[in-house]
Amino acid sequence: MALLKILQYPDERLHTVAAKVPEVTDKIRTLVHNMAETMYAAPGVGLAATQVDVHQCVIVIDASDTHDLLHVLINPEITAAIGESDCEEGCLSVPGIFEKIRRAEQITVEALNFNGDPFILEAKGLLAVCIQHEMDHLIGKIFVEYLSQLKQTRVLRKLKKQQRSVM
Ligand code: K1U
Ligand code: ZN
Repeated sequence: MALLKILQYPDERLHTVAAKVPEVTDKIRTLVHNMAETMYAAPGVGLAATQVDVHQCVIVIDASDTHDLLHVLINPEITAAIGESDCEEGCLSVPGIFEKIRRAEQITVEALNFNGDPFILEAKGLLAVCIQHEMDHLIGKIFVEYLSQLKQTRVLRKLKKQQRSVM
């Protein structure tokens, strides 16, 4: 297994739209292993392949308190969404920035699992938020892009300042 490099906003590659996975091969399963290792090490509760510069529809999520409930979603599609709620979000590609974002409260997702078998997942709470956040990555959208222009400018300024201080 290997730790992968996570792209940092405003890297343009984060805006790439991911392609559907035509078949769940051993190469995809190796990517999943490496993404999970990278997510747990960060630490984070989710990771989209886009963030590690692989532009295929693959997501890993573990939103459990015990960090032992890994969800692998390949080619995920939201088939139902109920309600709305505001939840504080973070992103491993936008370190140190946490903002409230409005998302669907409960969702139904259809995807392929690690073995390439289709499954349906009903999600609410942090899991639902995280799935929506990671699916946005797959279409090249970063959570800060839901904020006003003024807030986005402030975020960019803060990130640049952070980056200068680690150089
Ligand atoms: O970068 C990412 O896409 C992962 C992101 C997922 C996420 C978290 C919270 C709300 C929406 C989406 C993170 O994991 S950021 C790190 C973080 O929030 C966290 C880290 C450790 C424990 C708990 C949260
Ligand atoms: Zn993110």
